[in-house]
Amino acid sequence: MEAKVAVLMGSDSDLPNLKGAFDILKEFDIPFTPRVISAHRTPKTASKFAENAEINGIKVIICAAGMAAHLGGVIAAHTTLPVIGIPMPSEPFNGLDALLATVQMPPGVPVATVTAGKAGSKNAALYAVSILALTDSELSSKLKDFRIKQADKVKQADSVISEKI
Ligand code: RP5
Repeated sequence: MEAKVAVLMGSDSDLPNLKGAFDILKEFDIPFTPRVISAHRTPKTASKFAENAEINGIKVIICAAGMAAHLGGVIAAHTTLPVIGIPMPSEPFNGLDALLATVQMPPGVPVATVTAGKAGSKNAALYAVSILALTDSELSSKLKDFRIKQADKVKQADSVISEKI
């Protein structure tokens, strides 16, 4: 099946932080393509990928990058598809550098930025699901069910918390 979501990472060293994104996309049966594409090490591949993404059927592009983290911005510069940026944690600033680099896009070319690392990866995928659900009622129902199950887990934790303390 043709991929609807592309998950780009600046380096394969980002992979351990992206499991949550892949798990969510699998859970919602979203066909996706994972790629290692670097804005500075493989800049031509990055621009070419972004330029062709729409014609290749991609609806949302997720970009995970660390340090100077310009992958999201470079990809967004070459496409009007929605781009979601995930700042990757790394030494010595633990992702704050990547967060600022990703979120601080100058006006005109947005990158929707989620929190750094593993939590951000999960949220990036859920946000991609939300975008796709705008035109897919079955997916929208699945997303609503997901929220209900998530709330049920909190209610369950609430019901037993006093026994644990
Ligand atoms: C970024 O530089 C990557 O996204 C990664 O987070 C960071 C370090 O890359 P490696 O030196 O581990 O390949 O481009």
